[in-house]
Amino acid sequence: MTRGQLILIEGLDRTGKSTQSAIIAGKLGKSKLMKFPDRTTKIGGIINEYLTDSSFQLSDQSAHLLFSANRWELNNEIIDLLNKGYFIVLDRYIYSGIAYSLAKYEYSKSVQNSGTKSTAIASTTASEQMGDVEWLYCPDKGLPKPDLTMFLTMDLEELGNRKGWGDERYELQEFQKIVKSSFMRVLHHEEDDSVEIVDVNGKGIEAVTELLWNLIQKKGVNE
Ligand code: T5A
Ligand code: NA
Repeated sequence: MTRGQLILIEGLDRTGKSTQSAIIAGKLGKSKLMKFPDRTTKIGGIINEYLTDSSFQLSDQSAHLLFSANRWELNNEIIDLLNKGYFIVLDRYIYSGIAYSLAKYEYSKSVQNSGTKSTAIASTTASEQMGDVEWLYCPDKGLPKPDLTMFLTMDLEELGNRKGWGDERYELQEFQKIVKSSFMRVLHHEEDDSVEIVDVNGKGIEAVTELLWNLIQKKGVNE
């Protein structure tokens, strides 16, 4: 049996990742949809508390390691399904882990410099590890690499109008701006052509699906 394939949908908060991941998984046939963070596991429960309760304290390093540990909780299942020939559609994965942590470092620095009182996004003092891309990559080393990554991006003004925006810890426009540039840095770190940037500005759900589906076909992923 041929090995299945990992298709990753990444992007900024509320750009439509979950909506598109579900549609794409449905179109692919023998497939499994997996979402990160997976809030249903033991570690996922702590992550959920962290994201939804701004008074819940964790050091930036701990939060980073928990997001990675959450991926390792599901690693065996991913490998097993790939060996069984499944397409796995991932709703966020490693790149989110690195990009958000890097963004927290940049955010802490800007807060430090401006003298503004910090919010719940990141610690007030930027810790050295959070700015060190190699350190950030380390805990995810060994997880299966996606065959195709599609990164959904859009203007931050439009993002703020999306339903539910602002409910969770990282949903602050000022912060998403930094997240966007961190993602670009992290994705450009990949030297192959497995990464595609998809601009979803002003596009409805169906139009975005069409863009993604064309990319999947272009890569020959679903053959
Ligand atoms: N995080 C995550 C880390 O810091 N480190 C990590 O390692 C990982 C994995 C939660 C947070 O965790 C951080 C990143 C996040 O800040 P999450 O649970 O994936 O991660 O949370 P969100 O990304 O915020 O997930 P959302 O569900 O909010 O956003 P989605 O999935 O991008 O958007 P979706 O599909 O739910 O759509 C949002 C709304 O927009 C509408 C939908 O109907 C919905 O109402 N919509 C559209 N509207 C107009 N046009 C379109 N084309 C639309 N597509 C969807
Ligand atoms: Na989502």
